[in-house]
Amino acid sequence: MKKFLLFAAAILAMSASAQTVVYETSFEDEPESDLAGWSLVDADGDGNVFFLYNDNNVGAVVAHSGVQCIASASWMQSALTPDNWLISPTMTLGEGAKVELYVAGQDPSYAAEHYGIFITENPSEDTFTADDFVCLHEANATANWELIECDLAEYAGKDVQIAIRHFNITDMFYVKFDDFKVTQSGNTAINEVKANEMESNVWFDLQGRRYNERPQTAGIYVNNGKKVVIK
Ligand SMILES: [Ca+2]
Ligand SMILES: [Ca+2]
Repeated sequence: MKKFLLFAAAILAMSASAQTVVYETSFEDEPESDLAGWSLVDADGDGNVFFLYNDNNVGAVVAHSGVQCIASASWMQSALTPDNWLISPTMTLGEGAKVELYVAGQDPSYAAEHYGIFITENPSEDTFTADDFVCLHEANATANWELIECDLAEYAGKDVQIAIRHFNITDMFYVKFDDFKVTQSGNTAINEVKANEMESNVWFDLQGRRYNERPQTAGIYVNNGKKVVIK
C-alpha cells in the first residue's frame, strides 16, 4: 500500500506540473510609457496612477524579479489618498485557473499599504465602474515580498480582467507588485489520458516512469491500476 501511495504521489506530481500559463508578466519589457495592454484608472482623480518602478532609476533593488515592478504611491512629496487601479488585458480562463503575484511595501517603516485583487466578467467596458469588479483578496502589505494566490476556478470558460487596486490608505509610501501570473490546469486532458492508459498495456514503475509493454526488469510495477511484482 505504501508503494502504491508513492505511485499515486508521482501521478499527482505530474498533474500539478501540468499547470499551463494563460498570461504572465514580470513588468520587465514594458517601456515606462506603455504597460502593454494594461489599463490605468485614477479613480480618486488626483492625477497619480500606477507606474513602472525600476532598480536602475532608484539605484537600489526594488523589484522582486528582474529590475522592474509596478508601484503606486500613497505619499509623493505629500500624503496621497489613492484609489488607483491597474487592470489586466482580457483573458479567457479554462478549468482550475488561479492568479498569483507578489506584493511588498517599499519603505520598511511605512509598508502597511492597503491593496486588493479584483476581477470582472465585463471586460472591455468603455466606462470604468468599480461596481463591475468583485474582490478576490484584500490585505495590507508588509516590508517583505509576499506571494498572493487567488483561486479562479469558478471563472472557467469566462472572459475576465484582473485588477490590482491600491486604496483605503494614506501617507505610507509605495506599494509594489511583480511577477503576475495566471495559470490553469491541464488536469482534464491528463485524466482522460490516464483513464485510457489504465485499460491498455501500459505499466508504470514506482518512480512513475511509463512502459508501453510488460517490463523485463524485476521489480514492482503498476498495471491497470493494480500493483504487480515481476520476478
Ligand atoms: Ca520584475
Ligand atoms: Ca490617483
